[in-house]
Amino acid sequence: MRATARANTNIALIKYWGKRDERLRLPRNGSLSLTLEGLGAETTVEFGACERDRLEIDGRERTGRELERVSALLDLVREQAGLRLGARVISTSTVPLGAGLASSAAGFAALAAAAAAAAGLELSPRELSVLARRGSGSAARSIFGGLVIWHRGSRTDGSDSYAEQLCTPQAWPLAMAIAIIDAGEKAVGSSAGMERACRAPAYLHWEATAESDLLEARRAVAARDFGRLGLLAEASATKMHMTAAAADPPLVYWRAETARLVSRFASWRAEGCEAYFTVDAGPNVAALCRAEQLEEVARRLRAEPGVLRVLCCRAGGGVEILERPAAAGRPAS
Ligand code: 2P0
Repeated sequence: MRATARANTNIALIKYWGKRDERLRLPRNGSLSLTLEGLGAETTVEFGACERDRLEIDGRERTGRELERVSALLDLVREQAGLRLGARVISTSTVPLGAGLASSAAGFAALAAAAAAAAGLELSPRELSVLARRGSGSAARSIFGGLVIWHRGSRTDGSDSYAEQLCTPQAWPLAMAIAIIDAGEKAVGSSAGMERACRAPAYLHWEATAESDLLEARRAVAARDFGRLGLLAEASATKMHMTAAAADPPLVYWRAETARLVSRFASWRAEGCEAYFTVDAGPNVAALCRAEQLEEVARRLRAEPGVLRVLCCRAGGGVEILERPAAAGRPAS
């Protein structure tokens, strides 16, 4: 009962920021992201390989909170499949070392797909997205490639809070250059950060505008209006960081270099280099651009002070099953 899956990470253009249900990982607003080629995780799950669940990530055995979170997702799969077996989970990151981009989105998307396949569950991509969401919210989006929307949903059981693809990488060849300013672990992770930010008065503004920003971004994608999508992404990231900075105690993810970089984009655009920034719960800056301008954007980012390295990624595909149990009767794809 063994299967292997690979998933790419994604970066949100309209951010997921705040949960309305912690246990089910239900978001307070929908979000929209770009899946990135080559930055992700490859995960093998084998049920019955050990009595209790075991987890290895990048060659190191993991216990404690990391293992608990993985076991909780495996429990959902075991429940659906009527299994009682422990599992051996081996995961490797396809993110370059020292990039500071450890991604729970790719990790939990690959885990959900590998675990479901290993258990013989036949899940639709939508069901897989709901399952991955239980591991990490943003993982719901990494099931799909290209531009992806994750619906907020309104049901209390979370069955309508899933992601779906809006646009394939081929239909709109977008890309991202990610400027690494700090490759270390952040002091306050995004789960804790969004929880703290939700209690800030500034969060009211976020809540009042996030769904309408998403709707507008969706329209911009349908119209292939790159400039509109880019400006909405910049606004979403800025508003998200405002709520964090207004929290008690304040949570400032930006560094001086972050602010400096972000301030460069408008003048680059005026010079014909059309890139738009976004910043996740950390100091690094991602530049959204058209694929044909990726090298130019990366060159400009590399020339800025404080940029340690730049990762270049085109829009990537969704989760792939690399190996499934022979009993499933299908060839590996
Ligand atoms: C996003 N982030 O939309 C937002 C923007 C970070 C900033 O999704 O608590 O690791 O596991 O559901 O998915 C990162 O949060 O959070 C994230 P949990 P997750 O990409």
